[in-house]
This record gives sequence, structure tokens and C-alpha cells, in this order.
Amino acid sequence: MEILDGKKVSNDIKDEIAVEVTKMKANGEKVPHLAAVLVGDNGASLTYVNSKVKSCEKIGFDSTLVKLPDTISEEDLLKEIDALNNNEDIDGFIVQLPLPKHIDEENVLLAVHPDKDVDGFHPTNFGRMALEMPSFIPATPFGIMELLKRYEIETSGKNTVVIGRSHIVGRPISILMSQKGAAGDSTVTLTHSRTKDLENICKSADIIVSALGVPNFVKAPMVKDGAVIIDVGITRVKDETAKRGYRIVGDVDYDNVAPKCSYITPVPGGVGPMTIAMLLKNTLLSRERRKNA
Ligand code: BQF
Repeated sequence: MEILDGKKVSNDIKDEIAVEVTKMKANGEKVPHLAAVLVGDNGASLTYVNSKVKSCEKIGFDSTLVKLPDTISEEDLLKEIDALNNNEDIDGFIVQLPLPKHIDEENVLLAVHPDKDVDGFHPTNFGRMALEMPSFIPATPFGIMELLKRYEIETSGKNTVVIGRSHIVGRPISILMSQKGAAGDSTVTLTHSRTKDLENICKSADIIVSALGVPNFVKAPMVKDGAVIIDVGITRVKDETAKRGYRIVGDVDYDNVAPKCSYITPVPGGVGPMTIAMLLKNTLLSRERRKNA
């Protein structure tokens, strides 16, 4: 069993991006500038946004954090987004999810200009991704693809079972892994809450991507010997012994599943850090596209 070390690979990617930033500076070019919009002060969201801003600083990107009160109206939030769309200094921006209940997430994601949509959540980018046109690929599925590539995991002709059909992970990774090319050419089954006999479907999988958010959902009897396990779950569970009073756990019963696997992503330190690295990669891409536009 080999661990897919997302922490290490994400640091490699950040180092590679930092080299590009250094070159940009040496050439007197503008460096990539990422903005993040945070509405309210949900604990997890604050942690995610702060780690994105910190990563920007580490690799030499400019960053802007737009903090808005959770009482903001949808109309005013859309104005803030329009300001970022029209701010030539900003290469890309994200709106940290989830948003307060009184704001329609779909309206907000539609308002982000596709050329600055480094999260890849706008329908234009989703459509372009599905059609294999240049686009921004959502950071988590992009990170999974990159992890599979860098560990040279064979996906061609393999049976991949994706658990969960979210717009951000399950659906896009099922599309990407079925496409031609590196980390693709897989025969993908997308499963969800209405799927019958999930246990047997999983047992036939060479690769399982679990993006459900239910701790210990994927158990040893569901996993074939030698399977590759990608655990996208990140559920916070109370843990008095942990520094912050909680720890994050994946979807996979790691202790019992890991010994059966050829490769497995740990939680934490697997897919999560890759998500951050690929957001930065998308921001670099955006800067390059804008420069050449
Ligand atoms: C790790 C996210 C659900 C909803 C909104 C490293 C992250 C997580 C875990 C992280 C996530 C999840 C992010 C680890 C960003 C991934 O070491 O395992 C990093 O920061 N993520 C987000 O911005 O919004 C979310 C999950």
C-alpha cells in the first residue's frame, strides 16, 4: 500500500508556481492576483479562505480578502462581484461556499465572469470542461487528476466508481476521468443516494473516488484487493484531544481499507491540500491568459 501524499505533491506544485512567479517578476510582469469573497464568519469557511490567502503569500501572488457581513443582501453581494469582474488588477476570484441561506448560490456563481472564475463553478466553465475546451477546472477534481498523473496511476480501461454527484466534485470528476488522455480513459460509474447495490458496484472498482461526506462510509468489504482509493470526504468531528477541538475525517474506514489498497489518499493531507494548489494553478493560468489576450 502506498499513500498518495497530497500534502507533498501540493507543496511541489506550489514550488513550481513560485518559480513561475519569480520569472514574472524578473521580467517586470505583473504577478497573479487572487481575490476571495467571504460572507459571514462560518468557522470552516474562514479557515479555508485564510489558508488560500496564506498560500498566495507563500508563492508570491497578490491576494485580496473581501470580508462581507452575513447580513449583506444578495443585491449588494452581486455588486461586489461585479466590482471584482471589472477590476483589471484581479486575475481571478472565488466566492467561498457555503453562502448564508438568504442568498441564492446559483445567482452568485452566475455573476462571476467566466474568465475570472478560477473555481470553475460557472456553467460556461462547466460546459467548456465537459466539451474538452480550454476552461477552469474545479480545484478538487483538478487536484485528483493531478495526483493520479504524478503518481502515474493507470486509469485507462480501469473501472472507476465515483460516490456522490455534487456539482463541485462527483459530477466533474466522473466527466474528467472518462475523457481521453492522462488520468482519463476510465470506465466511470457515477453512484449516488438512489444507487442500488452500491456495495457490489464498489467491489468491482479498480478506483473508488468517494465524495460523500459521511465518515467511515467506505468499508473494507466494499473494496477489491489492490484498489486505488481517493477519499474526498472532509467531515469535522468533535475531538477534545485535538488542538482546535475537532479533527477532520474522510469517507473511508481508513484503518481497515488501507491494508487492501494499492494506493490511498489520507485525510487530512490527501485531496484537501491539492484543492488549494490547483486553485493557485488556475489563478496562474488566468494571469497567463489575460496577459496573452
Ligand atoms: C487536508 C471545502 C467543503 C465545503 C467547502 C487541506 C483543505 C481541506 C483539507 C481545504 C474545502 C475542502 C475547501 C485539507 C478547501 C478543501 O489537509 O486534508 C485543505 O482548505 N479545502 C473550501 O474552500 O471550501 C469547502 C469543503
